[in-house]
Amino acid sequence: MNVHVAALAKSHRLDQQTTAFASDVIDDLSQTPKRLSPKYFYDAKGSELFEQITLLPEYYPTRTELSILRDQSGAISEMVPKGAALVEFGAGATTKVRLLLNECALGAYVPVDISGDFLQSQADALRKDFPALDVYPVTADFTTSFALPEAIGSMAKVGFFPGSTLGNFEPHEACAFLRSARDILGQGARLVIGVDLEKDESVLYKAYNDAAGVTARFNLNILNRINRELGGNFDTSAFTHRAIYNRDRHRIEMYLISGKAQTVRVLGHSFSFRPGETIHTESSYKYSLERFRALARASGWALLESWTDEASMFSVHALVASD
Ligand code: AVJ
Repeated sequence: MNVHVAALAKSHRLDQQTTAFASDVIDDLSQTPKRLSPKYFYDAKGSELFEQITLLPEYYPTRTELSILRDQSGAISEMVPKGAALVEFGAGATTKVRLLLNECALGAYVPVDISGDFLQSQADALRKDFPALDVYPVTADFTTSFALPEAIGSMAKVGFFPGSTLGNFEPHEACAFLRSARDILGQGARLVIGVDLEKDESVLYKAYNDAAGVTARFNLNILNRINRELGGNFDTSAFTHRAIYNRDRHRIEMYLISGKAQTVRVLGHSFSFRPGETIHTESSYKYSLERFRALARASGWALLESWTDEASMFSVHALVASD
């Protein structure tokens, strides 16, 4: 963080998380081309909009992954040692982990997420339904290193990273994340991970340009969040949503496009936009089974098994740390 943002954070009495948000927003809007990090989509409103996205007819990933977890829960549970601690990276709703809890004899569940309040309420609900399960929530940014609770020290570790969140990482970041997960979980650990697959471009296009416009609202909400939390003055009606599939880079790219020449202020900084100028807000990488396996191998993990749905829309993999 630069000295200027640190001083601003102090004078505006921003908490630590908001200061990190401020620093990233000011740095990212100062770049050419402008960008914002997709990890900031998920304030309360953004999380609610994402939940709506998962229910859209065009948005196949969530429902397909759930069907794989449901159909293969028996096979997946065979990859999870009895009494293991399951560490979920970026735990939001507990729908997916519940499918594993029903099948696996887990010793503990460790949801890790940056949003502490939501984490606690989800943990409480889970404790009610699984009274024998020890739940140890960790409030942390799972993309950085964090410490596991001491209570699970002696248990076997299984990481859980569903939702194709890996797709938000650039390939080198995905590799760094997988290596760091391996370091955090330790020797002999396993990882169950959900990865979205390459497919017909029109299917991908529609999943990120839904007819009801929910993805557009989700994308634009990041500007509202900047207005709310950082006192920005974005006019969201002067920006539009665009998502395209970049075939060469195997990724969906989401943008916010300025409809006119305009200047926006955020925490004393001015950002000028040309008509048609873009802010790149998200990349969502799509993998082939081969490319994902090569990535896993290069990041310190060996493949135990892969599962897909009948139409090969989505994949779930069980990996083991290789030494
Ligand atoms: C949560 C990152 C998996 O890339 O499909 C959904 C986010 N963005 N619609 C995805 C998202 C637009 C989602 N991930």
